Amino acid sequence: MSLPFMSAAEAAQLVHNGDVVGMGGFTPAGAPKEVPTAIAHMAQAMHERGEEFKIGIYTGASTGDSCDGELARAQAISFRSPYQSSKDMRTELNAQHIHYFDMHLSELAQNLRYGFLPRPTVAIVEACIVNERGEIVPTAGVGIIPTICRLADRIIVELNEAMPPVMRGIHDIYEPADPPMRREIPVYHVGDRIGTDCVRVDPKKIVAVVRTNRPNEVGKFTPSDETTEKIGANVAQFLENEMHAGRIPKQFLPIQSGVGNIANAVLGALGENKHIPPFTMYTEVIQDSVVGLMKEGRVTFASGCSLTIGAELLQDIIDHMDFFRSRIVLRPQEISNNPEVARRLGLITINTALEADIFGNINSTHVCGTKMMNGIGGSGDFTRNAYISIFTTPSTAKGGAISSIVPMVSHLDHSEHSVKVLITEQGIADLRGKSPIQRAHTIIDNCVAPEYKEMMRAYLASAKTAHTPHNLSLALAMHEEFLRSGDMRNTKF
Ligand code: 0RQ
Repeated sequence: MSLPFMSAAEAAQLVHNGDVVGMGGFTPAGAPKEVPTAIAHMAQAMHERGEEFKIGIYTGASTGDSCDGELARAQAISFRSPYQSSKDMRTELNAQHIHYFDMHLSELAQNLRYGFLPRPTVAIVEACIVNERGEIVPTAGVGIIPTICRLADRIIVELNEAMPPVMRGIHDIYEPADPPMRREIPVYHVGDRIGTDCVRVDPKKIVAVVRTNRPNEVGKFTPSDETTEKIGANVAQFLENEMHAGRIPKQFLPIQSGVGNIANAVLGALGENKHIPPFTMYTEVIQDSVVGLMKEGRVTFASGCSLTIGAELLQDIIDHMDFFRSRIVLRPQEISNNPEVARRLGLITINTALEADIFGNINSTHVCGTKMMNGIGGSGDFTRNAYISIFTTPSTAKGGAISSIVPMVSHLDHSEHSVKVLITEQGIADLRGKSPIQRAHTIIDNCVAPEYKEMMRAYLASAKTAHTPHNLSLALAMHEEFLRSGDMRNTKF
């Protein structure tokens, strides 16, 4: 049997109106690019002819513009899960043109297997190797590849020549059994390999192989500024203190860190703090800063779901594969984000909040309670199961017009029960063992921006005394003020 090589436009024809498509890759490393764009063009042409074309889409996490952006602009999507970060996708789903369900990334694959969600009929995956035996070796991101390939009737492979076969061996592909047969995931150390180096599928299901040569669509980081550097230094200081106090073992614990500029700066600061010993990572996204820290010996091993790094850095890894293959493993998100493993390994988790409230509840997803930003991603998988869960955020957004700390979050993603520490550039609020009113004072004193401190105290003074003091008619007054005048500083309590 020879592989069915064809163009992206021909492969797109194999995807039909009403199909449910699972895409490989993760944030957006290793996500398919040319076939999704070709599907978008096909959809546009069909819409112009008055024909219907919409598909449901699952991904690992966010994809690049050639996938989420093109398909959203082509109005080709009926539903979408579990995470996105595309401006055009965001516009479409906030207009309710796309039904988006935001879910914990670790849960998606099992929910597909359990039949809780519509079954993917098509899988589109990027590979550095595909062969007649049905071996598919992913590239820089894994995501939900094993599950969508097993469940789908048709598999379309983008064979990306920019991702050479030497990447084989960096992945560890493992799907757990479903209850009641599931046992523990046998990852006892971050570097344990428990599966295979490729995804094995029935070769008859591979209906198209499209040759591509495209870099990952990973955005550039804005260089760290005073605020992100201060947040990073505060996180490093907190962890150093915990270690000296004997609450983190001397050999340290694996770090999970979210995605974005703040997360990158935090990792940089951890790397620079020489009181913190060389450490490992059990995380979902391996970002730019990790690679540098690995070369310096500050990070000794990183387990993740994707190499979300710029093209030059990825090339550096490819050129030095012998070095990196023994220090990096890429797993399906069901394993990289597995709650059972996170709890057992004792992860120190560091994620970014959109807003926090004075009681320690976190909103990671909704601007002013209504507009979806990206999704919860893996932050819930890790926060709830952490050894110590930390949330970071700049104390203000939009030039100070928004306080990231408010009396009551306008949407709840992580509750006070899961959030142990809140850190801004202003300082550190350790919430462990504190009652709601003690948490409120700790957060106001340590984390709130100076121009909002008195406002927050005035809110507390107006609140009804109870276990958790609130003034329900004013709890969201700062959000309402922002929507009215564009500046929370105008709020009167
Ligand atoms: O807006 O882009 O217009 O400047 O939100 O904020 O401070 O640059 O921070 O890039 O790290 O994103 C929570 C969205 C933070 C992200 C979130 C505005 C702000 C700016 C971005 P501009 P920053 P980041 C691992 C774990 C959920 C998933 C997760 C996220 C923009 O970290 O998606 O943690 N997390 N996954 O101005 C209105 C507020 C705001 C605000 C900031 N209170 N109200 N706008 N902004 N605070 C990754 C995965 O799971 C894949």
